Amino acid sequence: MSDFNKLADTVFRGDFGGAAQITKELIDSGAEPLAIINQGLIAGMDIVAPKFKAGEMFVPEVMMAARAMATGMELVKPLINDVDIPSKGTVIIGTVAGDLHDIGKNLVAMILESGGFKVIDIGVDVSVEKFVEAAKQYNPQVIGMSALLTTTMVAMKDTIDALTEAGLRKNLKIIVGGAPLSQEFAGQIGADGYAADAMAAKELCEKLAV
Ligand code: B1M
Repeated sequence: MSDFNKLADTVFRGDFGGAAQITKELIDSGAEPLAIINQGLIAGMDIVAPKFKAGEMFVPEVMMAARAMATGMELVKPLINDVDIPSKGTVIIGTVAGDLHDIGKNLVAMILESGGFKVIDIGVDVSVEKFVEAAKQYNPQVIGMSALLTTTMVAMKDTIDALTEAGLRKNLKIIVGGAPLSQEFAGQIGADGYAADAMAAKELCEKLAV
């Protein structure tokens, strides 16, 4: 097994220590930082993603794998310019106002990041104003909102309306997700898309962030 394959395997198994060690060894041996990212760290998450979709891996395992990938990324990132890191686009993600649930949102963020998006996570209980400010500041291709409570779903429409009123919708797609939501609800509030889970969110962003 090549060192890149070994690194991918440690990521897949959620082995943080192993991922850090092999990443350091690859850096010391002079391997290209982008090759470490693409052929090792992201390759590991590429094994995880379809298994999660197929129900062969579960949330805690996916989170461990994503953290192992992030551990390696932290070591490699200082060696390359941000502009050199291939990116499919910028996604801002947050849980809407009044809602503190973040496990699903964090999972979506990790899957998007491992899928090649630059993800700016603006946290939980995110006000309408904060979403608008973040859209102005980071100029993302996609804004993703998460809600787990039926009582906070309404904040999604308020946020979409505010982004529209601020004239920010031209080059911006809005996606929503969370257990109580549906495609129908997403359509009613004027979102560009709905994703039922983290993998679907990645596929949707790939379609929308062009
Ligand atoms: Co809360 N809670 N909770 N809770 N909690 C629910 C959501 C609830 C269904 C439990 C129940 O009654 N059966 C219920 C909501 C009822 C309703 O509105 N219909 C509920 C309630 C009522 C509450 C409180 C009001 C309880 C109280 O205090 N009386 C309170 C509210 C606090 C607040 O937010 N203001 C509360 C608090 C909490 C805890 C803090 C204890 C904790 C949250 C911890 C945390 O997130 N850091 C918690 C938890 C853990 C849950 C349950 C048990 C699990 C949620 C979870 O993390 N699931 C939940 C019951 C349940 O869902 N079975 C429940 C795992 C996660 C991976 O799945 O979040 O669905 P999920 O995310 C999925 C998809 O939905 C999707 O992809 C993810 C991965 O596949 N997805 C997106 C999510 N966001 C997306 C965004 C996208 C795309 C896809 O694009 C942007």
